[in-house]
Amino acid sequence: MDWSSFLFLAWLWVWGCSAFKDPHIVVHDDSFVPDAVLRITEEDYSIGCITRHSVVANGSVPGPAIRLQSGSVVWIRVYNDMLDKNLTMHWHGLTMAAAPWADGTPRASQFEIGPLFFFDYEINLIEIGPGTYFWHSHVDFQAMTVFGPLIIEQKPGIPPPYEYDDEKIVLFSDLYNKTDEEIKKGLTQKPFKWTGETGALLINGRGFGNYTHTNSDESCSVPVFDMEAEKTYRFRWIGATALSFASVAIEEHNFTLIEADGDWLKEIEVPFIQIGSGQRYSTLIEGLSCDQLRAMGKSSFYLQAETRDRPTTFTSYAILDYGNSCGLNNTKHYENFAPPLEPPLHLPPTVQGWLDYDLQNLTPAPDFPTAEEVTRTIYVDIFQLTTDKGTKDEHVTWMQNGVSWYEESVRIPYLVALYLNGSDFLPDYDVAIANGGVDPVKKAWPAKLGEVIEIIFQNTGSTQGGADIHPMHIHGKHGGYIGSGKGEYNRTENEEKLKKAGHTPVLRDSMMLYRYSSKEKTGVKHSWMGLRQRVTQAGVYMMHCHILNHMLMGMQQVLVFGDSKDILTLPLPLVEGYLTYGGPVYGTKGHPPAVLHFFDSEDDEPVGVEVVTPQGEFENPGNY
Ligand SMILES: *[C@@H]1O[C@H](CO)[C@@H](O)[C@H](O)[C@H]1NC(C)=O
Ligand SMILES: *[C@@H]1O[C@H](CO)[C@@H](O)[C@H](O)[C@H]1NC(C)=O
Ligand SMILES: *[C@@H]1O[C@H](CO)[C@@H](O)[C@H](O)[C@H]1NC(C)=O
Ligand SMILES: *[C@@H]1O[C@H](CO)[C@@H](O)[C@H](O)[C@H]1NC(C)=O
Ligand SMILES: *[C@@H]1O[C@H](CO)[C@@H](O)[C@H](O)[C@H]1NC(C)=O
Ligand SMILES: *[C@@H]1O[C@H](CO)[C@@H](O)[C@H](O)[C@H]1NC(C)=O
Ligand SMILES: *[C@@H]1O[C@H](CO)[C@@H](O)[C@H](O)[C@H]1NC(C)=O
Ligand SMILES: *[C@@H]1O[C@H](CO)[C@@H](O)[C@H](O)[C@H]1NC(C)=O
Ligand SMILES: [Cu+2]
Repeated sequence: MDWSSFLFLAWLWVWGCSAFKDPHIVVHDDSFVPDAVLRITEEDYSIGCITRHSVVANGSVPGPAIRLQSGSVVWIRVYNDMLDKNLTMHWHGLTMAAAPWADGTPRASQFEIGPLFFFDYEINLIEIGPGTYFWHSHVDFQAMTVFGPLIIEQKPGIPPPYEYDDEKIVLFSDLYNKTDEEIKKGLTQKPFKWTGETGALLINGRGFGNYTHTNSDESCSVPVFDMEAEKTYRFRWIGATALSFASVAIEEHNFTLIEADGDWLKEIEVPFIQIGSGQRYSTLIEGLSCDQLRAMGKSSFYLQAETRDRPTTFTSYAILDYGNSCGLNNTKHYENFAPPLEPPLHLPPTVQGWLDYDLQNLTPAPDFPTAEEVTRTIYVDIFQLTTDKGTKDEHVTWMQNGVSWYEESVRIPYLVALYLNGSDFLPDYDVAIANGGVDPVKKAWPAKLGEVIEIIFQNTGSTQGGADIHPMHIHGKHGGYIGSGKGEYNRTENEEKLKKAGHTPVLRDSMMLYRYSSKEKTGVKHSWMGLRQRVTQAGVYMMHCHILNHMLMGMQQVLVFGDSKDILTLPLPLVEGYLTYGGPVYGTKGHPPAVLHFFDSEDDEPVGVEVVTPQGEFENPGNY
């Protein structure tokens, strides 16, 4: 049987028994209405009290919050309104089950959206429960400024397991006054030039930067969250930082953790949280009572956030303000709210392995693999290699088992290449097995469907004798998080710890690889972090450090799950539009895209949902 008839039969088999219409191509002409739209431009944008030339979404940082409903299939149209830059959009934390073209990873799942093109992302939320996510560009350093909250709402009529009166979003991001181009050039050129430390830890795009202030608009201010006494709030915390790992607490308010990375947790009381790039949490926060406010004689409280594990510590603030909700006659003027002269809170130093063995999902993952079920352990040695130190040729890269990956590592996205040339482009499984899991020629990490893999990230001392932290993010299915620790992973010891915890560990998509000191002997195994996963979801996914600087230094991995018959489930004519840069699926002015609909349901009911974008949320991030 030849290749295409095989594909066609496989496709018939897959789709014959589904509840969806067969995938088909639809021309998205003027009658097509996406559920949400994002427009990406380049602007001189005022942020952190300076003006920076930035790539921004819908003219703001953060971009608008997109709220979608669990159980639906939606389309998000992303316009690249830039003249000379590429773009993709990633839906951070969504598992993207069988939505092969929609993960938004450049040169992995798709060609970039070229200048003045737009791309329609089909997002399948049928199996995705309510939770906190975010969207961000995946190209170059754009994610420092191109991001926004992505909130998956519960289906109507299903009450959430935790009750709350209102919610707030607290989104952290970083700021450099260098342009994206300078940053990327510095990190990839010879000689290497480090970006430097973050110039601000912004909260909902607001705050005072560490650069000479030239602007004093609304973004150059302490964000204020309006509170009412005795109300319960859900705070959704989003780590959209480029670099920073933050410790956060609020004066006189404790946190009840109820969600991590999109899944409900069994509630757990904590006085502070730690949040790394890519991670999300929800906490319940009880509004104080009028009696308490009266007794304290104050009605506003600082939220304090501090960076960790960097040479300098940046501290930033927001304010929880009860106004005069108890007739306290606190006459407030937002513009008068200033950062405190002295930090009001003493946040602890990094707690390595914070809550690693305490967090548990409200509904334990039914198929969390046990140690006995693991069929392959992939040790990913993370090593920072410096060559020609101190010379004009100095070069610094992050390697995973000796392999670095950059957007420029391949010319054609893996998924496209697979469709174009079939198995020629699959990473060689046997070569990979013999080489610690990675095919060094294809620069990809294959796994077969049915394998139960355990991935252990092993932090090792760098050429320079250093150790760093890495918030690792896995695309696709969430990982079963088995914890982290000092030194080398010892399964026997860790199984004891897991057993002692007495519950099923959590699922996560973003996990911290900690460090226990900033120095480590070259090559010595310093710390580890691990996850397990049953490989069930064929496709091309990425796994990478979410520190953007590290990504640009090669700290990215391409995972290829399944073989060609698992991955290439569609006949060529249906996917042809995706196989060229600027091909027919990429729309331009006057040229509507011809797009593959993967998930239209049998009935022609509109499956899209309302996208709620509260007006004026950037005028007052307290209501955001
Ligand atoms: C982004 O801006 C466009 C118009 O420029 C608007 O149609 C769209 O609704 C905005 N997106 C969101 C999610 O608010
Ligand atoms: C945009 O992406 C295309 C296709 O991958 C590539 O050929 C081109 O060089 C990229 N352009 C820029 C400015 O990066
Ligand atoms: C960035 O800020 C630093 C410190 O304020 C300053 O020395 C430098 O000139 C600034 N760079 C740019 C590009 O504005
Ligand atoms: C927060 O929790 C700590 C420890 O459980 C407790 O001592 C403290 O009183 C609590 N603070 C508030 C404001 O509830
Ligand atoms: C702020 O910038 C100054 C120099 O411009 C630097 O000395 C200081 O360490 C920076 N602060 C932080 C917290 O990065
Ligand atoms: C608050 O102000 C109102 C109006 O100015 C006044 O009637 C009331 O007595 C004040 N309450 C307190 C507690 O001071
Ligand atoms: C596919 O393979 C053929 C023959 O090996 C080669 O000429 C062609 O360049 C390949 N196509 C791509 C896109 O790499
Ligand atoms: C792992 O830990 C167990 C129990 O502490 C110990 O007996 C064993 O020697 C350790 N294995 C390695 C390779 O260090
Ligand atoms: Cu990293």
